[in-house]
Amino acid sequence: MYLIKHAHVFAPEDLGIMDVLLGGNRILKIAPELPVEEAYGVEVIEGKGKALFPGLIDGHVHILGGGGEGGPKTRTPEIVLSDITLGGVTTVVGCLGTDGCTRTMANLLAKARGLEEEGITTYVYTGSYQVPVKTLTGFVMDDIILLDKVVGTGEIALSDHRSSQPTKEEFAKIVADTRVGGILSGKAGLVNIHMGDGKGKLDFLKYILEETQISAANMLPTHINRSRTLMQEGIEYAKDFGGYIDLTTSSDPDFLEPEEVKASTGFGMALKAGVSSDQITFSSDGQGSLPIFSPDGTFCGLGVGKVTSLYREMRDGVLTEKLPLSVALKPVTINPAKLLKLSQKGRIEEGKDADLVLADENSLEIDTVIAMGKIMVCNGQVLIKGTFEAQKNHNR
Ligand code: FWO
Ligand code: ZN
Repeated sequence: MYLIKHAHVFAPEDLGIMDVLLGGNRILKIAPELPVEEAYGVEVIEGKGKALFPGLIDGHVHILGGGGEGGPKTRTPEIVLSDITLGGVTTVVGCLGTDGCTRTMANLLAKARGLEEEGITTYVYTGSYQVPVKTLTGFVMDDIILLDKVVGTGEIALSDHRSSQPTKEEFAKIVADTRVGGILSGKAGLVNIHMGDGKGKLDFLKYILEETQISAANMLPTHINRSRTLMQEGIEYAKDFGGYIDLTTSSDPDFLEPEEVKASTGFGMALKAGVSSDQITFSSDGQGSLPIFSPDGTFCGLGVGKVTSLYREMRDGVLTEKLPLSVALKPVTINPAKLLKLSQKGRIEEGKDADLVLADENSLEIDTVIAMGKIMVCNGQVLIKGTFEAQKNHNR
């Protein structure tokens, strides 16, 4: 059991200075003053001068690695636990990308289970860029209903030279099957949509919202900040259609696309344009490739996404965009939790999972990361390593 005392708690909303008692993998009690003697066998964590907020949720991580757009030698590396926890992230949704052939759903599920055994919470999307969707059971709806970790479909590529160039009807069927799979399983039924920098942009999503009864909450277009034009269209989509948009936080400075909008900047732009702070999520594209192609489609090189960029962009929302922490936290806590229907996640509230981050209140440097009631990072150092990370240290 842990008792975190005197921390400034952001649920994400600002709760002021509180004591928070954790027991097992749950948040047990939140109160202005919790006397230590009441809870025996408890370890006290001093939170004075620190902000305490929910563990981050990263809704788009290539946990197996991805890439390959420059040939086999450019297939990016598999993630390890501390790539995730050092960024204050305690829940990830794994996905496949361009390469839906050598990266498989069976492998994705096994990796997600491995990460969960190592201490964080994991889910996955079925499929990859491609249409028809490559599933485990043969059907999108069945994957979502029968496989506990499957919360939706993605990342389905649209408006990209690497997509299968699906028709809007093919895309609508994928969203419809995903929605019904979610309804019948009590899960999100969310389609994570990879937006490329092609012409079509969000047309197919608008078509679905205009022509069918499918809800905007079943679609999350990501990489909206990959260009200024798409950022602008994403803002209009959010305002005119009540749609949700996801901004990618990974951007390798060496491979930054000229047009790219930094996620925290894009968030500030959207808020100024009148988009509600409830409609925007961030995700890292961690371990995904960040390839650059010349206008004629020639591969020019690639970087690798980092999960820790999610925290950097949340922090820049405060330090650069001057947003209150209670707002800057929303795209990485309560907003993805709601869209992904993860009712136990995304808030500091009695009864919710004990996923929390303690950080310096001014610099927002991470101090402690707790996942399901276990301390994963302490004083900014990894405490619990992934299986083979531990071995690496022994061999040294
Ligand atoms: C984006 C993942 C892209 C993979 O357009 O979609 O390629 O399969 O690993 N990454 N293709 C990166 C931009 C948003 C910068 C992916 C990648
Ligand atoms: Zn993508």
